[in-house]
Amino acid sequence: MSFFKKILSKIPFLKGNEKTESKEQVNLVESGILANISETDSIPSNSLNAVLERILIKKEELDDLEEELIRSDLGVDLAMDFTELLRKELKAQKEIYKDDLQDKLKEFLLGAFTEVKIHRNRAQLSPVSEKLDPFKFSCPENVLTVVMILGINGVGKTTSIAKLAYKYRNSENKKVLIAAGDTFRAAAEDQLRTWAERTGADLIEMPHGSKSSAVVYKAIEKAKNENYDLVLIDTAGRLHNKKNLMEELSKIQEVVKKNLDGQAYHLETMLVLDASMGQNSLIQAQTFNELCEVNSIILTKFDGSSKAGTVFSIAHKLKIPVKFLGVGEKMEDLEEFSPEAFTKKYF
Ligand SMILES: Nc1nc2c(ncn2[C@@H]2O[C@H](COP(=O)(O)OP(=O)(O)OP(=O)(O)O)[C@@H](O)[C@H]2O)c(=O)[nH]1
Ligand SMILES: [Mg+2]
Repeated sequence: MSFFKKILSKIPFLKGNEKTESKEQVNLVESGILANISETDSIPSNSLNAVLERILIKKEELDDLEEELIRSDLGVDLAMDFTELLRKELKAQKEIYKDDLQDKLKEFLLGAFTEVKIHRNRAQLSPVSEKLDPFKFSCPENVLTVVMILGINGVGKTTSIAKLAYKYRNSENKKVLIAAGDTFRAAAEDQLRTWAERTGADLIEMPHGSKSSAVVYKAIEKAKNENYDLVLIDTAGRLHNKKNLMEELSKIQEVVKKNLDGQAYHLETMLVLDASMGQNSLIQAQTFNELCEVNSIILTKFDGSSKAGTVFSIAHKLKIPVKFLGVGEKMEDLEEFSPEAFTKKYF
């Protein structure tokens, strides 16, 4: 059953209980028979469908819709803002039909991505940037691009670095350097060494327990001296506490900025989120964004069962774009994000 049918099937007025004023015939279908018909089964007569589709929504029934949307992975803010919009339309004497709901929600969710575009373009305040797509990652010629990969432990930071290294090293022929900035976890360097060998990227590492900022300093020096195009910085997912993590991340940023001062460079902080974590990802994005401004997101494990509705709430609330989707454990398993394709797949 599609996401939206599932939501509708849980709402009493759309299932056709006594609150509904529709005909008995409609109630029968709505209350269960229709729910049991699979997509390949034959569909009730056209005229009946037409009746079903023309059911008007009443103000009090929006509470049920809101409740179901909150329970879905779209989150509280988005659910409330959407139903508020519908309430305003009803107040303005507009009629809303059941069959329009899905399109309305789709449009609303796509609107969250448009908000990101407007917000990002305004923030960059450059006429050129108006043409830039904030959902696309670019690694321009003659500019050193430095990407700091953040995220809680186990979300897929190191694997995503391998995927980015593979993509830009092999498909785009870029000179890629990986900085093993996660000096906290004992096996982190070994894991990165294996990925660097497989992807053909170079690696800067220091003994376990060294300062991450020292690793990053070394990597930036090498990148400058040897004309690299892209530096990917792995960071630790777990530290003793938030204060330590904050200090470490801002020290890394400082080192990058200080050592590239006066030179054309682009620094991007990319947060890795696990699609299976639901609304918890919104909290992670909020927390990391407070620690150090997050510019973009990689959503991993999108090959699992989650449809990651939280991406919409992150766009709506934090205006942060997703740029890549991780769709498996192999280095080839990385897709570029498309707002339209993602929204289409969600329904
Ligand atoms: N199915 C699937 N698995 C993934 C994806 N990305 C990462 N993984 C798996 O998730 C697990 C954790 O990945 P890592 O890259 O080690 O995660 P990390 O964030 O670096 O973890 P720490 O360094 O311990 O904080 C591994 O088993 C990966 O193979 C993905 O897109 N799909
Ligand atoms: Mg790691």
